[in-house]
Amino acid sequence: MAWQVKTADFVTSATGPEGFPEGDRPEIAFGGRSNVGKSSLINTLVGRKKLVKTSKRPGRTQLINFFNINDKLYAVDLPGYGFAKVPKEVKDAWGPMIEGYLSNRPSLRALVVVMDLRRGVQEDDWELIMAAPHFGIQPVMVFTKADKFKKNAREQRRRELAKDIEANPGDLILFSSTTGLGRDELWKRLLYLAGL
Ligand SMILES: Nc1nc2c(ncn2[C@@H]2O[C@H](COP(=O)(O)OP(=O)(O)OP(=O)(O)O)[C@@H](O)[C@H]2O)c(=O)[nH]1
Ligand SMILES: [Mg+2]
Repeated sequence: MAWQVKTADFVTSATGPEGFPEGDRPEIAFGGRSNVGKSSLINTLVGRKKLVKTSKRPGRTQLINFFNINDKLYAVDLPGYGFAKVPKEVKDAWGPMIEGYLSNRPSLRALVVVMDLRRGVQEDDWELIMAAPHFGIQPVMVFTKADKFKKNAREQRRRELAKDIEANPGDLILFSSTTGLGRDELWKRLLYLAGL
């Protein structure tokens, strides 16, 4: 079941711990490559078209953005990685910024790694998935833009990707911000991890 989202509001943007809001509620972060659809996914989850700014141009989100949902949960939109055309200083800042976040957030319950179902798990995605447990954080693998596939092809792709990374097909969540596919399944997983 999806959560009944009554309120969803932008709280603050930050680049480091001094700018983070008090960690007084469970928190879920969303990471992934630039342009993969992280911001769209958050909008779809909360059912607000424009809560988070989305863009056709990669590298739109360059700060750590906090959103308050129902006063019970923080959703955090992380800046994307892996986009070649981002200026070097932005690229170099990414690692320390993400590490500063992951290692300073005891209230963080899950890291959703958002990937494109067509592209699958890229090397930098895998690094993030593997890093999460070192920070005591559960990674959740979500493959978005699943609307680009027909149902059979989609399920075939799920099995293929699961095999590649030696995971159970059921551990991979297929998602679409266009059709809402996977929304309820992802909510269920996130609320469980958040203890809500
Ligand atoms: N077809 C389809 N397009 C999508 C989906 N999700 C996002 N998009 C499109 O992909 C582009 C990027 O979406 P964003 O949500 O801004 O991506 P992002 O990962 O937040 O990007 P950065 O902030 O630049 O890292 C936009 O043009 C979206 O409309 C989806 O599920 N299906
Ligand atoms: Mg974004």
